[in-house]
Amino acid sequence: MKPSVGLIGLGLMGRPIAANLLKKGFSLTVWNRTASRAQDLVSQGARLVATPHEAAAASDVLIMIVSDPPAVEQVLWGEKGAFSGLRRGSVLVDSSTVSPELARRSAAACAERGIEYLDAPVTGGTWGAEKGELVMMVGGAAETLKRVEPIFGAIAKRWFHLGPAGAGQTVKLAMNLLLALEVEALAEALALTTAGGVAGERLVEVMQSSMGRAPVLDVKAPLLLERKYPPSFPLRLMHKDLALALDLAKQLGVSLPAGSAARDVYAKILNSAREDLDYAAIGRYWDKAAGA
Ligand code: NA7
Repeated sequence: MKPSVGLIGLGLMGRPIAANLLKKGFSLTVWNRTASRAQDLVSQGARLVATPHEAAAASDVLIMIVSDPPAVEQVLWGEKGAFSGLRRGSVLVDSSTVSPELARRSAAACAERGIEYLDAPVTGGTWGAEKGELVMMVGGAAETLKRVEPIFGAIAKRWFHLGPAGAGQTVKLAMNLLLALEVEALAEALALTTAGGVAGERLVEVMQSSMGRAPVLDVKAPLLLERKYPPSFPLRLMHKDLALALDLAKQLGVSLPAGSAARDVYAKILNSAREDLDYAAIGRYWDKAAGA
């Protein structure tokens, strides 16, 4: 029999993940701080409950995908939080991107109550979530991962077991550091090209035939060229991940000079933005510098 699944967090990522779980025939209980976001899912068969506690109590496997560490703490340990509802023998999967330290703390709290825990942040953006083709970075026990693989198969094309609790978050933060720098570097290179009197499209054309080609740049280059930035992976979340990566680096005594400079540029654009933007909006830094 299929395990009953709970999902907490119906944001840009959570909603398509939930839709894929329903499509694959899982019985799904959902909770979201803003309940109205669950409407479409309820019409597709999800059961909406009033508290994180109820979502946990109804589930063999509870997945969380909320914004940041304070959101995870609130959902788990706040009033009517999920932690108190989790049953012995159930599995908690945290797919939010948070610090490895919070992942280890959550894992330890779960272990004390006979609950299994995995950190399993994802990459692939809304595009990957909609297609059920996310990539998951997993920390925790191999046997726990085995238990949830049928569920992961409904939402992801691949998952990597990277070590004990926290290892998934460590790799996720390193991944997003890399992606943030790649897109920032593309925006810098475009600024240099256009300032030199050559259309940005020509740089992208050459890049597509070179070693510099990268799938993330394929996706973000058109946004930068058109200066349109609908959020697929929001700037506010990329900025949060850079801050988490830099915190981790500080704890570990690793210097990240380029990451640190990129964080400042992302922060500048984030602070001046009035709407929710994709992180490719880093390109606005040079529009402003050019007085555009
Ligand atoms: P979104 O679209 O910003 O969605 C964030 C979700 O987190 C959404 O369901 C929020 O509820 C929820 N949230 C945020 N703060 C809280 C608090 N304090 N309590 C409860 N729920 C909260 O993000 P994405 O879906 O793109 O990304 C989710 C994670 O995956 C994130 O860690 C990324 O870095 C990767 P709301 O609907 O606003 O009431």
